Amino acid sequence: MTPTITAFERSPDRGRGQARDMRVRWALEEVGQPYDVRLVSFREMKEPAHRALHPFGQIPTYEDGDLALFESGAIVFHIAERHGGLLPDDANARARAITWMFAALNTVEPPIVEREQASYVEGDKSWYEERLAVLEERIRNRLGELSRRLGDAEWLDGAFSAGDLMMVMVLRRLDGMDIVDDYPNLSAYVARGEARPAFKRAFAAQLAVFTGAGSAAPARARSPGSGPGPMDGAM
Ligand SMILES: N[C@@H](CCC(=O)N[C@@H](CS)C(=O)NCC(=O)O)C(=O)O
Repeated sequence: MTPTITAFERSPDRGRGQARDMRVRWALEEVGQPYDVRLVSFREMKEPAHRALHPFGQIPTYEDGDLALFESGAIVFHIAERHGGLLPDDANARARAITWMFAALNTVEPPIVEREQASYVEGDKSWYEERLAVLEERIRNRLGELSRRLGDAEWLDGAFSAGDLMMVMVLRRLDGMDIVDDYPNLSAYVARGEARPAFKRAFAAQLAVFTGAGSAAPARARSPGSGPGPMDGAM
């Protein structure tokens, strides 16, 4: 059965690989699993039909037969468990790769998202610049720690895994901020992830939704045809 994922009908980042369906697309491409895409507007995401799949009214979701999942981490984990190639066979190495998935989502991503949110909702406050400095310091602390752990290694723990996929995607959220560039091994790590053919196919497929261009990716996008939602930056 071909799984169906949901993605923004009109992504606030103009299809540049920040919306979290990119994580799922990349995982599916890594394991060679074709997938369908159902595009949803911001309005549709908040309607009962979508909330039945995703209680928080967001993307991505994943449907495969009787199974419906939400949360990009859970979806990528499910894909990695169902297919070879994203988690090592050795039990301990597998547990460590899963640990890196959690680290990406629970330890590295939160200060990055908090910084994004601050720019959306606190940008007009008198204390905004001070708060920004605090938030960026938190991000830099995490990146410094991650950089020290990665060292000269290619990936976080042996071969490329779902842990790297998630970490690269989280670090990519800092695109355009020049922060990752201050950690040359991390920017090289992100570039290695982006150079993977599966990443490129996923990126092209996500971008094609925005540009309306065809894609060589196996994904097949279907839109219910509703208009664009607010570009509220809720990435
Ligand atoms: N923790 C969730 C976050 C999902 C999320 O924030 N999705 C964004 C797109 S990347 C979204 O749907 N934003 C629209 C909204 O929240 O209304 C995950 O990893 O899947």
